[in-house]
Amino acid sequence: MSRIVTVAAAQLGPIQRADSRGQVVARMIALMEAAAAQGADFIVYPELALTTFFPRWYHEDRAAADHWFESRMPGPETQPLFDKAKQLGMAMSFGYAELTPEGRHFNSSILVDRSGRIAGKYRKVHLPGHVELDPERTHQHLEKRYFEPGDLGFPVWEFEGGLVGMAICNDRRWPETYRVMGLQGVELVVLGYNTPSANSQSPNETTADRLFHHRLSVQAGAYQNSTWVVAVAKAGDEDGHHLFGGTLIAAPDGKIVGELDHEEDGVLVHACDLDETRFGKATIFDFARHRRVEHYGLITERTGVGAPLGKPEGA
Ligand code: CDT
Repeated sequence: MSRIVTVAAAQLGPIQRADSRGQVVARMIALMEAAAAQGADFIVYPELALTTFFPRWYHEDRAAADHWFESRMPGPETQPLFDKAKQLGMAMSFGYAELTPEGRHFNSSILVDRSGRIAGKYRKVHLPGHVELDPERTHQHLEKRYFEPGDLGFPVWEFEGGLVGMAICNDRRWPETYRVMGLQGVELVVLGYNTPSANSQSPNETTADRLFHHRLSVQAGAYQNSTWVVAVAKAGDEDGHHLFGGTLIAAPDGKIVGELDHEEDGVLVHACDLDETRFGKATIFDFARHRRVEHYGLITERTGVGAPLGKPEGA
């Protein structure tokens, strides 16, 4: 028996500040056509897929950043993407900056089914960066200025015949992200990212180091929860700032089954057999048999590091 979802990880090359939504959507449609030609039935695009990674730009007046946000989904500029997906019978997921009717701002992603219906929404929980302009940094990372933390948790949806969840960029570095979905039986996690190739606070860190941490996080999340993970970059030189590539698909045993080796628009297609998740979930990561929640209290009681709990024996 097998349950195959043929996934296309649709990497976007750089999007410049001056590029219009229409230009980007045309590129996304071209990727979708390439994915369909390779037999994909689910295409996954990066975080904030419709624009440049704008949190690198400081606006003293936060409202001046609102033009980067979508107040309707689909809206007039994104409708052609939904139309093409429906025409091709392609499920999709992509990230965008969401401005709600109440005026709230989130870094969001959606699952869209083959009929063009939005089946699920996720709002990024782990927002990296800072709130105020930091002149010490070579580049700003102002996600904490422009977004509020997601308020929807980490839901998993019945989608494409399996159990599918979403995460966004920095979320992939946190084991809690995957475990909360793992506890819902997740079989496929899709996530997009925009990751600067340099760490402005750690000049000795190389791009290779940063790609290592990316792979380490995604592979660990996949293995420890016995799930497929599809991680999709926006890559290359955006507005004079470089984002690394490394778009990849990790199997439920943690191994990478494919990775793009460039920083341009391109698709990585893989037939993911969701039944490959079963072995790990029934053996070493059979949570019901092996987890010991009585010892995990600190994970939700503490946010930051506190005093050690160890005492001398007999005390
Ligand atoms: N977009 C995003 O979340 N990027 C972060 C960069 C961290 S450096 C402030 C990431 O974790 O890849």
